[in-house]
Amino acid sequence: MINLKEIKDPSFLSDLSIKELNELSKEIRTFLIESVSKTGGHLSSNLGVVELTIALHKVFESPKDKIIFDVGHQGYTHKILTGRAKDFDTLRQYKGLSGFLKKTESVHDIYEAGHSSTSIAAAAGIEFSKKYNGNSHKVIPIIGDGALTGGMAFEALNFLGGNKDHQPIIILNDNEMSIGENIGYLSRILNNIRSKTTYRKIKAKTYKILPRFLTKLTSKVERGVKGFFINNTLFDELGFSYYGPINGHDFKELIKYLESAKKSSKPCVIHVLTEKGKGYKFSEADQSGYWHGVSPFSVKTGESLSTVKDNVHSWSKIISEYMINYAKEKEEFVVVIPAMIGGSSFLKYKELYPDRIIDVGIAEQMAVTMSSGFATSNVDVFTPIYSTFIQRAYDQVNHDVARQNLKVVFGIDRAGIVGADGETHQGIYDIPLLRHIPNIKIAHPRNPIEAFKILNYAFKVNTGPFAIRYEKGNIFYDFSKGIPSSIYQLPKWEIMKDGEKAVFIAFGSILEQVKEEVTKLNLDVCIVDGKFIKPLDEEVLKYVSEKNVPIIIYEESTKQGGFGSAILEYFVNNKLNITNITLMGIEDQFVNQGTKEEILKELNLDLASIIKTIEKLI
Ligand SMILES: Cc1ncc(C[n+]2csc(CCOP(=O)(O)OP(=O)(O)O)c2C)c(N)n1
Repeated sequence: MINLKEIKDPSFLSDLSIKELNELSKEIRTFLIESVSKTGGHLSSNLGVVELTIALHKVFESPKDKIIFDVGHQGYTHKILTGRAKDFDTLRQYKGLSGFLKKTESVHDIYEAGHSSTSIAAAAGIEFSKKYNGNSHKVIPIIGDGALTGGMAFEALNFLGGNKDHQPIIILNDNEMSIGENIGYLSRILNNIRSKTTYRKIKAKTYKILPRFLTKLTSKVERGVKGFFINNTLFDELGFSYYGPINGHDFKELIKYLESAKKSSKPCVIHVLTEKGKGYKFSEADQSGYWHGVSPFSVKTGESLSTVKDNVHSWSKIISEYMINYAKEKEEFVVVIPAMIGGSSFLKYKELYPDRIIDVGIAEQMAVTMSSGFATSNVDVFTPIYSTFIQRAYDQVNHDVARQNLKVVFGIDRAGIVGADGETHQGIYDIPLLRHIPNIKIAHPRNPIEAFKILNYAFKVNTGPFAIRYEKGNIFYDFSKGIPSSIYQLPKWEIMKDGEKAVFIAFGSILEQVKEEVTKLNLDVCIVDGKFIKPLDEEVLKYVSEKNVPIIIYEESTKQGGFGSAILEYFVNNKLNITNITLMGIEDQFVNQGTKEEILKELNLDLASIIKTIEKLI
């Protein structure tokens, strides 16, 4: 038995036999299940690539050879083999081991990600840099069948195919799933290739029963059969040597094909079949994607250890319930969603309206432009995209939707601090990204009723592009009360509590907490719900500026070009009399992982910091 916590680097793998490699895989799986059950994390993607990652580190010499994991959420075995098993109890925790690859953690993490479909393009750059740095290393991007649905992956394949001087070895990790079900014609092509593997199984059996001279003959026939069945895949046509599909849990097969690819003089694709969630009965049976990313759970029962109180729901659920209601009301309504049906809580909607939800895969740009097509055809459309992923579709929102003033309602999910996923996933850039785009309105409700009123306005009154932001995290709402369908929230702010010593302007769920604390402490502060980030409420701004008292503007988002900037621009442009303004928001930095509470505290954006700031100013 190998003590995983004593592994320093992957060099020990070269001495291990197939039997020992299999034992190591078993040990790693047990470790991953135990460990992720305590910290939470991307379980099933990691259980699927244990053998593949070991084989890669056995055949290639990291970090000289460049192993690049697409997204990076499946890098746990890589972390173990590169000396980080001892840190797994801090996985995804504040100041702990990242859930993705991180250059500061290891020299073996040569490229970082978090967003999908970047690995082949990055590999192209690393491959082409050899011309300048004289390196002779191999470049090996590992991309999942889900990540392959992202446009950038195709752009990179298109660029690299047939290139004689450059030989990246692309590993297609095909587990037939994205987070949940994979979609599109590409996944059908892969299915088709998979179904043709039957000849391999026949081959294996034939080899066992035939005498040697006949085996040789069969092998000749088999080459013909292979040519007939497996060649001319999409990848051959794109100019790659295609190997596979091979069994991603069989070391002999993995090592054999990786060694051949190492010698190839053409760029190649090795198509590896893996089982997502392998080795844990609950994750093996998962179809919906529940085990893709999990919170702490009981290993024995598979049950989550988080307890949710009655009538407490995720914000995503609040919004998706509204959409179920709206779909009931309006026939000409669809949801267009890029690969996050589970994450954005649209599984129930999909069950009720399977024909009125379109998953386009990991293709945010496509989702936005397709939505513009629906809007052009007078079909109402809701397009939920995580704040961090809308970064991918800036031009589509600007050029395809807003410029044509089309009625697309964007759901900016996970807006604000997201916690354990860290730097790559924080929802803190969408405000500056969207707010300068003409025609668009941006809102952020502080509670579910406000959200429903805002959505009624967005769908039933407003005629142009609209973005509603909502947070990661839970909120109380009793659905037995129904969802109001006719009260609108016009683009106006609300003075939640008036006061004369200072003004506090913010949006989102923090407002209720601030109001409660300020009332408790008897502070004479005016609290404004700036629920519309765009357009600003000029009337309220004039009113509060006339108070001639300090104004605090708070946003759980980057300060640069944000809500506070917008208000400052307004004050300056209108020469309003303001004595003293304090902007509370995120400085010019990326924000690391941790719980939301830990991060807000570190950034001086938690409730205590707000109250301290107010008290200092009044
Ligand atoms: C641009 C972008 N959109 C969405 C996501 C969310 N996401 C993370 S992993 C994943 C599925 C990846 O599927 P696949 O590549 O097949 O890897 P697997 O987890 O199945 O091994 C998705 C949609 C993301 N990381 N980046």
